Amino acid sequence: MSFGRGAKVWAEEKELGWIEAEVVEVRDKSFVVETPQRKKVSVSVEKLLPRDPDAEHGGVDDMTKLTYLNEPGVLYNLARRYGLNEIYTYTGSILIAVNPFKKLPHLYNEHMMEQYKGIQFGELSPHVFAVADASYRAMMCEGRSQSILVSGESGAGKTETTKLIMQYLTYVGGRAVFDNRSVEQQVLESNPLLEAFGNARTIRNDNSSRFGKFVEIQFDANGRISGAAIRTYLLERSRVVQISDHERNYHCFYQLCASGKDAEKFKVGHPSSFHYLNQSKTYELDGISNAHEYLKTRRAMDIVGISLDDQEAVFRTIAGILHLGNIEFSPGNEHDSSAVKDKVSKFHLQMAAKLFMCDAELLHKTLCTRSIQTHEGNIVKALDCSAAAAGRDVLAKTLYAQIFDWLVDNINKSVGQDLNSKMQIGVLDIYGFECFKNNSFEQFCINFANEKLQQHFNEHVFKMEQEEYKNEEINWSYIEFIDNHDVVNLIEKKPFGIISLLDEACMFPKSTHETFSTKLFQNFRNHSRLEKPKFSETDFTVSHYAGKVTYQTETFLEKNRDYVIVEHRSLISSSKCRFISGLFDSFPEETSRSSYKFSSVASRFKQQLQALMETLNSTEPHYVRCVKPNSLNCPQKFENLSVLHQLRCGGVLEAIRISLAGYPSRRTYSEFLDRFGLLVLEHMDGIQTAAEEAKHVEVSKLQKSLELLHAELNAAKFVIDGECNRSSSLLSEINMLRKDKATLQHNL
Ligand code: AOV
Ligand code: MG
Repeated sequence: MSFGRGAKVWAEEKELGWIEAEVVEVRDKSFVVETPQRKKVSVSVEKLLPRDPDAEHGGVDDMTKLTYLNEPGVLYNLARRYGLNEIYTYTGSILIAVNPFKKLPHLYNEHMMEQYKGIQFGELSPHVFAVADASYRAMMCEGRSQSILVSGESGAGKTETTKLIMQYLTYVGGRAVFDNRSVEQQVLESNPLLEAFGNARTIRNDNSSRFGKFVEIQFDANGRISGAAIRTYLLERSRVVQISDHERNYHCFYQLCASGKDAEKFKVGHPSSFHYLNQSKTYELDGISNAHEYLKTRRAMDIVGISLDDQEAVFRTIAGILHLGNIEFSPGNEHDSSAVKDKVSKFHLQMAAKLFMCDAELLHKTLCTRSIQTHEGNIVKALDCSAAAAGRDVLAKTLYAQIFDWLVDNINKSVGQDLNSKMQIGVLDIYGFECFKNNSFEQFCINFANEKLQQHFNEHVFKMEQEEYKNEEINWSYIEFIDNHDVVNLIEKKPFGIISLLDEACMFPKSTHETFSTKLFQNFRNHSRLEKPKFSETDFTVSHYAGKVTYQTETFLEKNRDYVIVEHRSLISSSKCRFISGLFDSFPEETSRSSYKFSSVASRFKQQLQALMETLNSTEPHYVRCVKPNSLNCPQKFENLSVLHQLRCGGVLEAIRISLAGYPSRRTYSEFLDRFGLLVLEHMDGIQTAAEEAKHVEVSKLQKSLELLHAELNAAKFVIDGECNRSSSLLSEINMLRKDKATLQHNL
């Protein structure tokens, strides 16, 4: 593109991404542009893009309305709107939501929900309620299940958006009678409950989801909510026993510590007195009272139908886990053995046993020894201090993960599924893409899930659109887009994807993370998405759709193995508390310690994601892309570069390009004629005859299929009649037999 003097342009710039400017001088191979601050810079043509001089101050509510639909246009449109608290913007049918990082109550009240009810998409300002409403109406009109996929990086606002969608769906599909235990109320209250046990503070987000969640809300033929099912994905287990600076463990621990009477009952003091909580000195969250949150969690438990006894058992076990974590070990009398360290540790051991309602001596034995099967029978082997501490942590993690699953099962049982429902709306909220200083197995799984979701987005938005044009035989030059199937393959393809290689390593007792990494680099020497970082032999870097992430493999093998240690199972099943003794029932048993068989966490996660993709593929998807405006999590700060990065890798810019390059609005021929026929009245006769003819063809086609249906109906009727005859003759036979029986009995 060429620009003359006075042309309004965007100029690429390092710190802001793009800046507003005007061409003041045209040179041979470059231009001199002037910024509004009267600064003059020389730039080459590739770094300039046209700018709409009349861009409205408030921006446009749909990106496809921009005169110049380019990267800076989109970026500044979002920024402008964000400045006015207009956090939602459409790009065609995709909703972009920029996290406001402040409460906007006027946006989400009942009046707002009422306004969006049944409204044509695009008629009112962009809103998450409009997306929820569009999916509800599509479901009612087409009788087809829908899904709403919320994505974005960590802290972008996925969970909040999901809750708003659920709030809207329960509003339109609710029974309008206030009942604390109604299905819709239970569905809504599952959120604070799962957040208490599955969310935690990370350096990216004070309330970061550490599990993935797909909530399916089921509706009856009248569009009323008739049931729901919550599926969850891979809770981050390591957090229970290990946390980094400035992060926190799961919220429920701090809530319990602040719970007053319950805390006293379970001898739980300040979080700083527990090893599982004091590894990071962050105990409080801005603007949140742990005590108040505890009450909210208990209330949510009430509403979803968890009995008081079970609630008590859940928190007793949580307290037990905290005491368990405080048990320290010192070298025992024998070589390489361990003993509970001191009086304090002994107290915590007693407390943990008491809270788990099991024998303290058995807990002690479970922590410090293992029994090994040999040809001569079982022998008891002592564990050294570090093995004992590691075993203690495994017990804590497994218990916690089982409590979480128990809660999900209970919510599902209590809400109840409507197995007859043919119409559902699924809302997906998973953990966002993560890249920390240290990234381990958890980040690997989280980012893999995000890749799968991105692939689904690509396939739908891009490939489906192109298919549509191909089917309609519209001339279409293919638009290039960022395709991520190669990363997905790198991770999940059998038999040589990263997950397969990891599973293989886990199956051989001699493998270490070093042998795993070596194998990885041997297999993917020249893969464009996998690199070996310079300063490590065992780390690996994956170029994800959202950026590069370097993973530390040290704990990969151990975290990928999924089993319950036999001794832990015996200990827990010996508990006198029904809740605790049942916790490990569903868990895979540790196979014999020398066996190579094992259950793989990553493979199971992969299967779950596959099943999720299949569900999603059978529904009509709607997308919400959440954007995080700044890394400080504060309101009214819009960091261009970070937003640009999110828009680029989230495929938003490509989605805009494709919708503009194609045909964003679709009408049937007759609708088109009705609307635009006026413009060519002189041709209308001919056109109308053609349209009439087309209509005739359609009508006769319809008639034919109606006739076919009639024939099928008659055939079915015939069969049913036959069956009716048979069953009535059977009935009379039965009656005869009954009579015979009665006579016989009488005679006897
Ligand atoms: P996430 O789900 O995308 O991150 P959240 O939904 O937890 O992010 O949002 C992070 C924080 O942003 C929330 O705790 C709110 O303070 C604020 N926020 C988000 N959306 C809104 C909104 N619409 N109105 C007001 N505040 C909002 V993660 O779970 O970390 O990927 O794993
Ligand atoms: Mg979240």
